[in-house]
Amino acid sequence: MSTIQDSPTAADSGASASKSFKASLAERGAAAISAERVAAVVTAVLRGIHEAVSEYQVTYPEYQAAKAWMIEVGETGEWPLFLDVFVEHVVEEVASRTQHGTKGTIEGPYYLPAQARLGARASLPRRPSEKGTPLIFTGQVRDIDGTPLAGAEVDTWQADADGYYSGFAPHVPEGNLRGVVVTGQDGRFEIDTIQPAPYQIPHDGPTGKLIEAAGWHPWRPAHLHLMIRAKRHRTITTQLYFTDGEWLDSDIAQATKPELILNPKTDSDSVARAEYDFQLEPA
Ligand code: MBD
Ligand code: FE
Repeated sequence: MSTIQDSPTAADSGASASKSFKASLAERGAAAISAERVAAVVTAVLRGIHEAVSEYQVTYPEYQAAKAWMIEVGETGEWPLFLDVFVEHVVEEVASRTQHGTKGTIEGPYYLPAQARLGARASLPRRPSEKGTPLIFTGQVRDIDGTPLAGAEVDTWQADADGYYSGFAPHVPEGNLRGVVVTGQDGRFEIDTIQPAPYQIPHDGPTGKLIEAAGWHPWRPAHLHLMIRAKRHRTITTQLYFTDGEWLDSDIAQATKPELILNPKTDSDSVARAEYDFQLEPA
């Protein structure tokens, strides 16, 4: 295990996730939402809370505990983590109703823009001492009608073999296991990386404490994150999981889909090889 000094805390990752989210908002600009829609959605959310309070006869001490918990979520910067774990999967399900091609799933709190741009045969940046089973991930990006898309971007990010993401754990160097891989003339890519570990929600923060208080498990199955972009096509944000992976059937973030499971084959060289093709619809 890592030393005390190296040990990342929930506050490290939470604060970084809030900071990067705010930076991405500044870039995208705030959405214009009508008063009617704000009133309708907020009324429905509050109705749900009121019903829970009434149905479970929530007491004053419980109400104060909830307030204290929410204050702590804000202070530790864990709103991105909490919301992406417990809410984003439904927002994604709604968005996916109009999306064709490769299935999407949630982005989560750990995407960082502007990573190293790499050629079609890429090795993700990593430490000389990087642990983990080598993984070679290949595939092709195509249009919905099967035409290969040259110059498409396969923007990928993943946890290391201990389950930590660069940019959100102080002991992992910036840009580690992240990169924007650009497909060749044939739309193909080959990414040399390592197998990520399952992700555990930090147990020293309010999200982890809530999970523990409820008696749930804090795990997401091992996954690769991907954002696939091509000119004049709709971007797909997705994740790929591993067949037989632990927690595949009980992802705390409810973000797995049967179409998004890799089946790597390991040769005698002990390198795992997996293949997945992406299809993008016109924008
Ligand atoms: C993750 O790694 C993740 O992908 C999501 C969705 C939430 C928390 C951590
Ligand atoms: Fe993740």
